[in-house]
Amino acid sequence: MPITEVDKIWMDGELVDWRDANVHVLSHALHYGSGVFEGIRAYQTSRGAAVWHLDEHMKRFFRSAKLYHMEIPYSLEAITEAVKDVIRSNALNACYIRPVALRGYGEMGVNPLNAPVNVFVAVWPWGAYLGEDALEQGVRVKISSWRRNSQNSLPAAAKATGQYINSVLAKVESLKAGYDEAIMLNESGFITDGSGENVFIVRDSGLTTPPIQAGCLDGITRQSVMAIARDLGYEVREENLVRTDLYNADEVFFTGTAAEITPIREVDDRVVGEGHRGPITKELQGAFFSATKGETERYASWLTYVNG
Ligand code: PPE
Repeated sequence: MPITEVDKIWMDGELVDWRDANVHVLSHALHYGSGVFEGIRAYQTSRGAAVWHLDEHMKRFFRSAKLYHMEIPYSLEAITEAVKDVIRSNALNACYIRPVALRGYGEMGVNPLNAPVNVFVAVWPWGAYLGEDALEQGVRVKISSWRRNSQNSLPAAAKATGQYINSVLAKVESLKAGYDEAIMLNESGFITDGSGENVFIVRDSGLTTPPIQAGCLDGITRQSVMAIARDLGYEVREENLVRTDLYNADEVFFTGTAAEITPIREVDDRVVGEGHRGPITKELQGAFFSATKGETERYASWLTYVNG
């Protein structure tokens, strides 16, 4: 997806021009995948831009860094302020936010411990992740022949840049086969997640999503959707799923910061339910998007307003 350029990027404590936000070709992270990152969204509300679950994303960012023994040279509060600053300085009402901490220039060889840690926060307008029609029409997915990184090789508990090369394999395989997205199984054959989204099924008016132990990312949208669904009176289970559970579900959908709530209308060429967005998916989208706009008192604490 082409990037929509804006004016400024926060880099190591300063707001720099978009075109000057560069790293050296011998940065450690470029060679060994030694970076950690977040994906966050800010939504337009009647009180200006508001960041969705900023604190949760910041905590996960620092947990990812800890796993890789990476000391982020700024406090969580400082990066939180940086996120707000960079949105304000680009005068954006709604955007995607990408904080990254990476092992920078200065050392070669796998050992990252002596390489400096550079931090940046970029923002840009990003529309529907899986295409403009996807939120209404749903997407077609393929169960990937590539297995998800296993917990003892590249742990899903961290959002590390290097582990996404696994998602790249799955994503490209699915695109080349004519699908929109991939879902990966773990080594035991249970469903984990998409290349950049968690998965839910709806069956008999109850929701099920794979447990974190299956090897999926502990998605913040996943947590939000579980809370919203329970508040709407649905039973929500975290249980292992096999691929046929997806074929036989009444509804299937993805959740993610970028993907938001995207219906899945086909899995491996089997039509799911009625072959379009199901009623519970639609209801959850409605509740989710009202909350992101700051219209739901109950979820007011999930938003951080950029201006004040
Ligand atoms: N699983 C994976 C593998 C994943 O990358 C994401 C986020 C999720 C689940 C959902 O997590 P959360 O965003 O906390 O609800 N993927 C991010 C990056 C996507 C990209 O292409 O870049 C995102 O959605 O921001």
